[in-house]
Amino acid sequence: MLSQLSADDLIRFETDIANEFNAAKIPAPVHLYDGNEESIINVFNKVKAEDWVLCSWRSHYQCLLKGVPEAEVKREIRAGRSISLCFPEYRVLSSAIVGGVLPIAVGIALSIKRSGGSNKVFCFMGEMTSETGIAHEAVKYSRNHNLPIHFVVEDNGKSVCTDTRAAWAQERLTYEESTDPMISYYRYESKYPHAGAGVRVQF
Ligand SMILES: Cc1ncc(C[n+]2csc(CCOP(=O)(O)OP(=O)(O)O)c2C)c(N)n1
Repeated sequence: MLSQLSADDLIRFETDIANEFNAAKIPAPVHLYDGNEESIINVFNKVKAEDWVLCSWRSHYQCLLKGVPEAEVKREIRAGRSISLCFPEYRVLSSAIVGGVLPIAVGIALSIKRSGGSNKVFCFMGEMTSETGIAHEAVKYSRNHNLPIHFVVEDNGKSVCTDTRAAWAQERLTYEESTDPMISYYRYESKYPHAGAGVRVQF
């Protein structure tokens, strides 16, 4: 059973984590979401319990929406594992390496196809990740082999502090407003910095 959390529930969770982080109660980096609640809930309307969800360093919302209980997500974050949350029993996996989960997502989708499964993989990435070679290979391979995978590009315009469009001298990104059924794209603006919660310095 997938969670029925609302946008307000997600914001409340992330606000709690931000406060704990700023109070130095979390001994490791956190990457917080803000401003994408409706968009990500929209994506999760298509995600089933048997599907796999693959994420980056920013994955609190995906874990909650995939059905991991809030207390379990909080316990892992407090233990310093926010940056690479993995709950295989809930079929949600993350990596803090840019592009790190993409080949894993493609491999899971290939294995589902080979074993005749009916579930699929949802693979989240930031817009800078989506411009990397590894993303282009993952999308091309998945499309050409007709794999049961859906890529979600979340565009906050930035790669840490770098403007992604300026970095590539490209006004319109590769998957921007994509109508490809294999790809969802949405734009959002966050009130949080790339990492941390805006008060306590870390990294
Ligand atoms: C291989 C690798 N290189 C560099 C980094 C440092 N790094 C972490 S997040 C990030 C930016 C990624 O931007 P984007 O894909 O747009 O994701 P966002 O954090 O904005 O959601 C970078 C360069 C890393 N984690 N892994």
